[in-house]
Amino acid sequence: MKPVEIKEFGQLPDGQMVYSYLLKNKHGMMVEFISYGAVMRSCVLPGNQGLDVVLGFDRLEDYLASMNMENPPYFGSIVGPFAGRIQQGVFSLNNKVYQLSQNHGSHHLHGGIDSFSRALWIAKPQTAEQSITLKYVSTVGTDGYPGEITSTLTYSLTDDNELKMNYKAESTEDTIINVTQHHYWNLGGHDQSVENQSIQLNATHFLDKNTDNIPTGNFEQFCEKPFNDLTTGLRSGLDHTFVISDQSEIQASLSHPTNGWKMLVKSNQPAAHLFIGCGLPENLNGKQGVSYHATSGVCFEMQNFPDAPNHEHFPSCVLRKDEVYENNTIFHFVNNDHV
Ligand code: G6D
Repeated sequence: MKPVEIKEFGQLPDGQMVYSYLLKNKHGMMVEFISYGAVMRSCVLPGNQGLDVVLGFDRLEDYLASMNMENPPYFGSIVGPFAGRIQQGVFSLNNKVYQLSQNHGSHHLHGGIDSFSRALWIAKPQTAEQSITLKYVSTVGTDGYPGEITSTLTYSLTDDNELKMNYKAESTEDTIINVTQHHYWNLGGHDQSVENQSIQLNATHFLDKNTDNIPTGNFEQFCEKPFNDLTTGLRSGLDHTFVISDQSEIQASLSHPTNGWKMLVKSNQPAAHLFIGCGLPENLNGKQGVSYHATSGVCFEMQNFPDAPNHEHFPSCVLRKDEVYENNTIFHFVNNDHV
């Protein structure tokens, strides 16, 4: 196995260096990460087209600027401690009421101001296989979360064109957790539109939500059986949490109509939050000078339910101090022309 390629990517305002890590497999698939936000910056599929299927930026400055926007895109980052919204940033745990940072109107979104997406993760490259392990420790009380939360994230690339994400967290106190990845995918390339790509979900219901995007607690049925193509009607302004019907099969897929590429998503998480960039800042200048737009990419944020602490009938998001939380998600790329 070739060792992981490591390069300096840029310096943070406080002088700390951000590094990039490039994984390659035997088919020429290449995936690059940077230690700021544990961001996946590029994912190039095998074949001579050099198809880069995720949105991102070429410079650290652009990632920093994007995270300071009113509605950050969180391009490629790890989102936490709690992905999604928490109403008014308030939740109760062990008969105590906690107030998290209110970084999205009056609500808490994607881990708040000092989100995992803004953190400098420390990497430990492994050469046993094409993988990197990144660590980050968020101190007690960051954004109002109880407990010192230690995150360990391993991305590995297999010779079957699978990108595996294993995320683990432990906390020194009972806390809440719901971590996911925020990759924007486009199987035609990051410079195209996903409008003609089909989405299938192992789901029949999604979470009803109010005008603030906060779950009401009700489930809304959108099709009779799982794996129906997501209709265009539901896709415009897609920002919905789909309730996974069955953990045994794949949970979601994205397929390109002509180039043969299909991405299969398998995860141990109870939901898939899908987001097609409604509300993203207009004309974000991305990699290679590409100007991104509302349908440049689609996110498959495999996670628990948003606002879970405030809905008893949602799956628990509590991480007890003697437990380990895990999010295991695999993105498997298949194409009959590239086996
Ligand atoms: C918006 O509501 C959406 C989120 O789901 C998304 O993650 C974010 O933009 C980037 O807040």
